[in-house]
Amino acid sequence: MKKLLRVLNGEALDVPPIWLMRQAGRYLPEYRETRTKAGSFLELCYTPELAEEVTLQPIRRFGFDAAILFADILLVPQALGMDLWFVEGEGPRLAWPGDDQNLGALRPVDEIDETLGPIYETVRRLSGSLPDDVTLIGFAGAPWTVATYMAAGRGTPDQGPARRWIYDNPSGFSHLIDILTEATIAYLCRQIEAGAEVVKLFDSWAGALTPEAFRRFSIDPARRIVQAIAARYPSVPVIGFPRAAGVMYEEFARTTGVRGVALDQQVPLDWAREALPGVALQGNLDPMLMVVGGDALKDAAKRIVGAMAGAPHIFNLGHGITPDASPEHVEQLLQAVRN
Ligand code: 1CP
Repeated sequence: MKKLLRVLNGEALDVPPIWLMRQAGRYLPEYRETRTKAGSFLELCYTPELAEEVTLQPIRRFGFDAAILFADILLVPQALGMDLWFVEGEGPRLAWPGDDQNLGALRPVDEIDETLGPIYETVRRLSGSLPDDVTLIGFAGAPWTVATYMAAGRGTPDQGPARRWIYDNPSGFSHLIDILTEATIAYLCRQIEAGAEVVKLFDSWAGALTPEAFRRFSIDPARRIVQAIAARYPSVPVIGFPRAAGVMYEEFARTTGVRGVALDQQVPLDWAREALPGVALQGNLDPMLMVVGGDALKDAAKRIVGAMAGAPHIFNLGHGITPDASPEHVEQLLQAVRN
């Protein structure tokens, strides 16, 4: 069995499998070149040959143990009928069809495949072209995190508009989360049918929720998504990433049914090993070290490997690699983890 799958089945390996969040991206010159060729980020996502190419680039260059589908969490709201565009140097923008925040104007969940078909085609191509020992990871944004972008129409420092919506119109917000949960189940199942061997749920803004809201809008949807996938594809593990959830990581790991939990860099590993038994742990190097490199990087990587020895562990960062990271530092990291 492939290394990543062995770890997600509870095995502790002497040398942990390693991949990096956002491993295909702007820090790689070959990515920037393909992105220019595509014309725009969204063209890149929706052109299967090019999305396949950028997914493979970090595998060819570094020999990671897993490849993550090249796509974006915001393609799901786009498939539900929102306008999506990217402002150069700023980030994503989303606009509602018709009236402001009118859930009734969204397209039905069973129509998302009309937009997302090329993404499944990318997965199919990758499952044929990846080296035999590399695991293919599919993904989606978790409902809460996707909702934060839908509510604000863009990225925000504090997720204010979505947090406010929870109080202003609780039933409307719950309805939005239900729609996104159903869409996420459909989207991930299609990725699995196309060849994804593991799926990851990115709840990047989970840390903005109160404990009550975290249970309702992060844990409950994750549990429904995991159950729906387990019912149809029992051998496909789900990795959950409730970023910055703090002590709530424990309840998330215990009650959602995920087989892997991705830890951000604030989580102490000795605490996580005790508090999150029965799941594989992924993480949690500070992404800043990929900018810094050298001894600081090697020492921190070795501390993480040491702290996780004897436990099922997937080496990764605590969040995505940034555009100012250096590919040479990725080489240094692989050396430190593998030797
Ligand atoms: O200009 C460019 O080339 C676009 C930069 C970029 C890239 C490379 C964006 C825009 N998305 C992606 C790819 C991407 N996004 C992947 C696949 C590639 C890989 O991991 O190697 C994945 C898994 C994501 C997931 C994603 N998109 C998340 C969750 C993970 C995280 O980093 O927290 C989020 C929050 C997004 C939204 C998004 N898409 C892009 C940007 C710049 C953002 C963040 C916007 C913001 O909050 O301001």
